[in-house]
Amino acid sequence: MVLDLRALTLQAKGRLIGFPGRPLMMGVVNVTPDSFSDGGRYLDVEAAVTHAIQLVEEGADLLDIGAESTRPGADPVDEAEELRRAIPVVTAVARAVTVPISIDTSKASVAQAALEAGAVLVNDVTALRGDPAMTEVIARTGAGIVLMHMQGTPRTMQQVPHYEDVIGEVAAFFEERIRFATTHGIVQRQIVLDPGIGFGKLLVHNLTLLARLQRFACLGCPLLVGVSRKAFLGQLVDRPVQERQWATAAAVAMAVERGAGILRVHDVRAMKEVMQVTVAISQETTLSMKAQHA
Ligand code: HH2
Repeated sequence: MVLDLRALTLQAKGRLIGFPGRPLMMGVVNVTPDSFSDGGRYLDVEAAVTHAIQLVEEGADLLDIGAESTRPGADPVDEAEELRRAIPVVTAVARAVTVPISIDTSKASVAQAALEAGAVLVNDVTALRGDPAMTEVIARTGAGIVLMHMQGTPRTMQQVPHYEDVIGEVAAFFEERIRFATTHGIVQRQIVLDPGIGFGKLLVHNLTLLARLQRFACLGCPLLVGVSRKAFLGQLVDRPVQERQWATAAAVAMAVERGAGILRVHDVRAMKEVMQVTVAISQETTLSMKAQHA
């Protein structure tokens, strides 16, 4: 089963985000000195806003603004520093663009301040397991919430990732997290699920999750997939991070074909074209199969 995107709507604060029969492109705006692929490039507010506007011009449907790197081994950032980096950027970007803004944070105070500054979605890589105050912020504000699977924490996650059955374990995790969220005042329409490519996973785990992404369609939430420039692609093609665009394109195409609803990418223009062509071929495939069986 592949999710029918048209049937989905994401509730994000006062906004309803629809899926126009294709996945949404989420452009990444990192306001960090140490992100793995673009750390330090958009640290000041003006550079970050210029970058955000450019991503929207390239076709981003959503923007994800993050002020704490989650790359393997990254040091945590304290609350005051994360607020200092993120909030002026969220405020300025919200004034400059009309697309929905997501804040990539696992701190409730940063999420709350970003939601007040114009964000409508919270991308919490801890899936509400990090800051105990986060759940209440999402329930009270009605913000969208990305629940991402991660084994371990960014500091330790790549040390010894281990699964008996990665698909079954991630599916069980999603089911448990949806139950947790919906028994704490969050409604299903606020939830996006993400298998967390690269978060406590070996190459084989990442490949299996992408190959069998449709398994998670039955949970009824949009699936976010973040493959952009990631290390597992470097393992396959032996390229440094800035030269993984072709590898990213292949992974994006497969994720689209297997039902991804939101694609989190750095190179919006190129990956949007990859998405558009993949969607067109997938739709034609479905039509041809229906015609054959008619
Ligand atoms: N990947 C990264 C960061 N946040 N959030 C979700 N939901 N899914 C992902 O796959 C994901 C994410 C890593 O990418 P990037 O933001 O470029 O790097 P860093 O974490 O080093 O800032």
